[in-house]
Amino acid sequence: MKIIAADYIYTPKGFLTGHGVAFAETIKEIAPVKTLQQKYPDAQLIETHKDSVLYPGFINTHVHLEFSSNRTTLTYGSFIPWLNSVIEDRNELVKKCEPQTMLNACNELLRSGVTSFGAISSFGLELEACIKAPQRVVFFNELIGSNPQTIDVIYADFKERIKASSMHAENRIIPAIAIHAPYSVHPIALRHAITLAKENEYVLCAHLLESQAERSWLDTSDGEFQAFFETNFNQSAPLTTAKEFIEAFDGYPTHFTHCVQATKEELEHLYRQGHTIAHCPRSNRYLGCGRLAIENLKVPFSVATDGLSSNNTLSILDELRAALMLHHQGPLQQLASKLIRSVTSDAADILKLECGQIVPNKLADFTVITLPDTPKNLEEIPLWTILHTKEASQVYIQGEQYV
Ligand code: MCF
Ligand code: FE
Repeated sequence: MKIIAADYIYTPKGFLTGHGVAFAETIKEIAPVKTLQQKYPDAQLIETHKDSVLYPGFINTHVHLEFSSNRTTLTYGSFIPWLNSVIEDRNELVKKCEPQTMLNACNELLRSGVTSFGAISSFGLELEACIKAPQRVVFFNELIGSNPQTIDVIYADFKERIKASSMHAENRIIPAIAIHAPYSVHPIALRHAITLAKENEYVLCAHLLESQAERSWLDTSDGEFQAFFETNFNQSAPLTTAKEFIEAFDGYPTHFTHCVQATKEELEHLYRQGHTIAHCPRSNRYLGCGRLAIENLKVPFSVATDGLSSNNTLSILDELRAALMLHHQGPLQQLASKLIRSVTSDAADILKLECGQIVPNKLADFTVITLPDTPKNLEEIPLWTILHTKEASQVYIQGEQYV
């Protein structure tokens, strides 16, 4: 048993002061430090710096590790030029992306306080790095392909990758399914994959209505995607509408990424079906996709980094700072609190993980953030956390210290 003491502890009931947390692999008890020491006299006491805040470990629900070698190769600024550059440079980038490159990416996530993440895997190449990384990984095997001639082979490979990711529970790998997007997955394969997710209770995610180009293509078979599909796939119309695609997920809560171009009605439908959104503010900005209006959003959301294919860092703290600046309207402190919740308890609910809250029986995943000075008001701690923190000062996963 260990006891960690911090000046401030983030709990569902607000910030506690003068308290500690007793834990092994899971959280046993939260109480004044003296009380815990009397109750658990053999426990090791872990102290933290003055003005430290104990948070549940942060959770990044959406990242692509296989593109971690990208720095200055892919075209940013507009979605279709970016997609063309992915098609052109993908093989080179993936070849350059060695297991160590992906492990370094996991380490960047860890130093920013991320103890669990959702990895969208196009090829299964990051499995080795995810096994070695200390974090809990929801391993989203991606299904992508719209050509009926090749879809059987693609689907068989997809199932093989799911199988491979199912054999590493001891390394905290949780198999899951990612549908790439409405424009890139054949409707029949889509139905098979959703059925497979339901049968095995896999967490399910899909990119959805990210760009204006996707909106025009799905609605009216035109816009920038028209030339893209004509040139690359000899295809003149989409295989599904946005409505058909979204309704295929009815009855099975799914984690949709982006949704920047979703209509009010579509967002209402997502809300009623219990779906959630991964909000990637920097990715949306860098790919010219616009801003998700989170101030009016009823659908629960997480803030996530996406991959280095559409970002400059994988630090969740950088992402939270970007979110704070991008969503410039509304009360600042309330937004900061909401953003912290979006990478802790809300993200844990989304990925169906037993962590994300400092309450008894949850997994002992913690991120310690040290503020530069004493906060004047407890309610402002989330804001000071986001504004002042470059790296976590300590990180624990299932009771073990990794930073
Ligand atoms: O989320 C971003 C932008 N939207 C779509 N896809 C990706 C993103 N980052 C990486 N991707 C991957 C995706 O998983 O790029 C490929 C897919 O394998 C794009 S389609 C050639
Ligand atoms: Fe993505």
